[in-house]
Parts: sequence; C-alpha cells; structure tokens
Amino acid sequence: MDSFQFFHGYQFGFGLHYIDFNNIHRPRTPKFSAHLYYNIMKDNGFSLPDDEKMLYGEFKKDFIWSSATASYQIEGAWRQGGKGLSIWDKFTHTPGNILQHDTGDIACNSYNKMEDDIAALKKVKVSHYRFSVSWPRILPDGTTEYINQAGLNYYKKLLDSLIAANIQPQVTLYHWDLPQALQDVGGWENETIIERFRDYADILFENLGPKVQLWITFNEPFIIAILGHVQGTHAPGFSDRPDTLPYIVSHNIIKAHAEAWHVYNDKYRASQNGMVSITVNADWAEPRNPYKQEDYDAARSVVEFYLGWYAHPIFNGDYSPLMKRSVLEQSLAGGLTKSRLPEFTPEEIKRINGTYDYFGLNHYCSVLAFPVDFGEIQHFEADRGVVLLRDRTWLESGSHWLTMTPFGLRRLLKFIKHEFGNPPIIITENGVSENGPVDLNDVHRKYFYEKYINQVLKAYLLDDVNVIGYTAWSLLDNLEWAVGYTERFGLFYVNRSDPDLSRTPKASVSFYSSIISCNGFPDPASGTHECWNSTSTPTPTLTPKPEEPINNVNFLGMKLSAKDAETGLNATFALLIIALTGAISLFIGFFLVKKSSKKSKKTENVELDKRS
Ligand code: GBH
Repeated sequence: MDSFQFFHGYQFGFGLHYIDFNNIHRPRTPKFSAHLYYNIMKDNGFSLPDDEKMLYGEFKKDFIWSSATASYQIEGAWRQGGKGLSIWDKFTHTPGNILQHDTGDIACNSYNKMEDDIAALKKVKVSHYRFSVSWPRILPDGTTEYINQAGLNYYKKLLDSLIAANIQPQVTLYHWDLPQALQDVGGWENETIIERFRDYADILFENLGPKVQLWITFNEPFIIAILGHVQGTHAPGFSDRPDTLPYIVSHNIIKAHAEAWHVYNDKYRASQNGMVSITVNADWAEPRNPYKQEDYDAARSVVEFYLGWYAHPIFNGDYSPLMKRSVLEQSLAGGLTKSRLPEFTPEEIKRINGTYDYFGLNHYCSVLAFPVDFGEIQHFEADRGVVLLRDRTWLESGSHWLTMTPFGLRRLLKFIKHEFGNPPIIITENGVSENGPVDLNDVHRKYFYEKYINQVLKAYLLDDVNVIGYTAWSLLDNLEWAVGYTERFGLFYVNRSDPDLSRTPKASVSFYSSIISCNGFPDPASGTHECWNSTSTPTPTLTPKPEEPINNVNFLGMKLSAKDAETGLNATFALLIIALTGAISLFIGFFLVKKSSKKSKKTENVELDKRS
C-alpha cells in the first residue's frame, strides 16, 4: 500500500492500494494494479484469452478428414506417359523464375510411386485424399482432339488404390497446370477456354466420375489471377496489365466453373450423385487499428476481394456491390468512362448463381489492414485500396507470408456462414511450412494443427458453422511453386538427396492421426482415450515423462526439452506482448478520447496501434 517514502514523504504512492492520508481512518482503495496482480496470482501466471483456450469435443459424424497434394507439385514424370507440357513446365524451365532453379520434372515422383503415397495416407488414417488431375496428362494439347488413355489409366489406378485402402478421393480439376498449348492461344484470357474447360471436365466426370464423390473445379482462382497475372510470380508470369488482366481471367474462370458444374448437374449427378464446387482462398483480415472504422472497412475489402470475388457470383449472384463500387471508383479516378471490372449479363448471373454443392476453403493466415488512397493508379492493388501488415508478435513459419494466427480461421468460417447462406464448408487446405535444417520433430506443425483445428471445432460447436471437412496441406514435402523445394509443408519429409525420394513421417503425422481417430479433441480431464495415440497428447504434458533428455528445463511448471521450452517461451512472450499492447492501446485510447473531447482535431493523425 502507499506509505511513507522517507525523503519524499507521502509524495509517491508505491502501493497496490491507495491510501487517503488526509483521512484519519486511512481508508485503503485497491488500484487497477491490485486487480491485475490478483489475477496473475490466481492464474499463477497469465491466463490464456478465451480465444486461445482449448475446446474439447467432437466434430460432426462422418467428418471428412483429408490431406492434400497437387499434380504439378508431386507427380514429376513431366514427359512420361504421353503427357503434354503445362505452363508450369515452361515457367520452371525459364531461368530466374524459381528459387534454386528447382522444377517439377521429378518432384516427389508420385506418378511412379503411387504405393508409397497410399502407404503414407494409411499411416495418417485420413478418410479422404485430395489430389489434382494434370490437364495436359489427359489432354496433351488441352483439347479433346486427342485423349491420352495412359493419363486416364493413371488416375483410374490411383482411384482404385485409394478406394481399396478405404480412402475416398477429393479430385481437383485445375490446380494451376494449364496445357501450354492453351496458353499459346491466350490461356484464361481467351474466353474460348470456357468451352475447353467444360469439355475437359466432361471427360473427367465420364471416365473417373463413377469412383469420385467430391470434385473441386478450381483451386484458388485468386492466386491464378494475382500471382499469375498481376505479380507474375506464378505461371504464366504476366505483370504487364495489372489493371485489367486479373478481372478478365477471373471472369472466364467463374464462367468455366459454372459450365463444369452444369455439365455434372445435367449429365452425371443422377447416376453419380457426387458434389461439385470451387475452392477459394482467403486470409482473414483484422483492422490495423481497432479504433478506426476505415480500418474495419479495409479489412472487409480484403476478404471481399479474396474470396468474395468468386464466391459472390457463385453463392449470391453477381460480383459484390463492394467489389463493383471499388473498381468503378478507381477506374473513374484514372479518367476512364467505365469500370474495368467486366459485367455479367442477367442470363449469366442466373447461370452462375447456385453452381455449388458446398463451400471449398483454403486458409493459412491472417493480416492487418488499413486503407490507402492510390490516387489515379490503375492497378488491382489500387482498386482494393488497402495495405496489409502482420503483427510482429505472431509466430512465424518457414514461409515469410505465413504467420500463425489460429483465431482468424474461426472468424473467417463465421464470415462465410453469414455472407454466403450457411453452406456446408470443406476446408480444402490448411497447413504450415518449415525451411532450413531438417527436424522430423516438427513441434511447430503440431502446434499449428492443434490450434487451427481447435478453432474449426469452435466454429462448429459454438458458432454453429456447418463445417463438414478438414484437409491438411500437405501430405508430402513438395514443389512449393516459386520457392521450389526450400519451403516444406509436408506431414511427410521427402528426402531429396535419396534417389528413391523416400518419405518419412514427421512427428505431426501421429498427432494429426490422433485428432482424426478421436474425431476431435477428447478432454484430458476425463481420463485417457483409446483414440488418442499415446505418443502424443492434445495439450503440453504436465507430468514429467519417465526418461528425460538431459537438457530439460522447467517452463511454467512443465518439464520440456530446451527446444520445446523455447517454443513455449516464444508463444507465451507473444501472448504477453499481445496482452500488453492491448492494455497500452486501451490506455492510450482512453487518454486520447479524454483529450480529444477538448482538442478534437489532434487525434486524427495519431496512430494508436503499436503493433504494426
Ligand atoms: C496454396 O496456396 C496452394 O493451393 C498450394 O498449392 C500451396 O502449396 C500452398 O497453398 C502453400 O503455399 O511469396 O509473397 O509471393 C496458398 C496461396 C500461394 C500464398 C503462394 C503464398 C506466395 C506469396 N499461397 N503465395 S509470396
């Protein structure tokens, strides 16, 4: 409590309690710090925010538990079995495009190592496997002029092997490897591609459909449009028309998706009874400054431009009002007389609207957003009018763009539920990478899956989001596009210096398979659970293991290896910083609000947010 401070008398109060020295009864009043300290003692440290606390419970019955790959990233065999060339073959063979000159020529050689991949899937105990078909393996020049039977046979054999292993397929028609022959006539920019894609889809439905219940037309159209046609860091590598190309390309992709869905609906649904949809990707966005309405609006734009671009026409009909307004305003600002965003005719709007059987979502991380006026600049980025940042306290991964932000997935799922009419949602990708030295004890991936999947459970149990499936990206370390083999997303390590490209499970395999076997997270407080693999537990173990490595340290009462402790320490430190930043922002916020009531002008340029 405040007391006599020798030299300074009663001038400074060091106490957790304030004492009124003018009052003869010396009443004690707890200060804010007393409450704070009380809570620290009560929790014996800093308690987790509700958001971060584990929720125990199970997912829906018959939940889809899957792991994913994509043809160009794993197959190799780039000139085997009659396959034609794809835009990625050309892109990786063009010097300067891919880190360390890596290519997918051999990749994981999955074309020739089907057994190994099936064995890996069995070890994870997934109920489903998501893979993609290489279009030029089926149609070498992209058209139905010549159908490559060897290509069809390869996928038929893969489907049979999966089904024999009791693993159901989830098949993506297009995961970015367009036949080069179609690119030569304009690729996604040329609207004749809509017909080409429809014919390709028809052939797959006819030949593979009897063995497939789950189809995905496109993987991440946003990435095709932006990385392929604005930044040029993905094939086909265009960056010369960032004002129009992404919109033209996306317009054709949306129509091509709708045509493929209609082919299925008209010709195959009755006999095959499967589900066809599209997979869109999105980061979740939070306002950089939670006290600014315009930062909330910016965050909203981010998500609308990511998945709304495609989901709005397909789930709600037409581009969203926000998207139309943003592109129009920026077009006018640049002196144009009409919007650069193409329009759908009323018939097209009708034909596209409703072409889904579920919502496919790829998600990795969250960002912070704030608005920026780009002036007259004619560019996709200017249309969106937003700058993105990451909170420095978010845990990092092997990819610079991927910071661990589990809370964002739940918020995104809730957003989709409300925005797109509560559709069934399948998370078709979610995962994390490492780079640098190989460590099969991938604690960060276990942490990632535990926290992210737990947020999915919260969305399902607490927010009533209709999530029907989850897919871990990726089954194998594979060709991570522009960064080659340097960033590894696999549950399995692929040894690239072994000519056999052997697959070795990382520690996350048994962890993920426990979640699958339990169909969620059993409450450790209710005893041991048979479904939970004994070599892993849902939460950090509180009881010391019998044999301990020598350099164990005590961390918040847990015995951990030095490495685990470091991870834990970083995590705790991150939480602490978040808590502190929150408190500081609140404090400054309060201070400013008080001040601004006198000098309202002053607050305008003041950034409250310390995080960015
Ligand atoms: C998914 O893309 C893909 O579907 C999958 O094939 C891929 O392997 C996986 O995620 C992991 O990336 O370095 O700043 O240019 C997710 C979208 C595309 C986001 C590549 C990051 C590189 C950003 N990702 N992108 S940057």
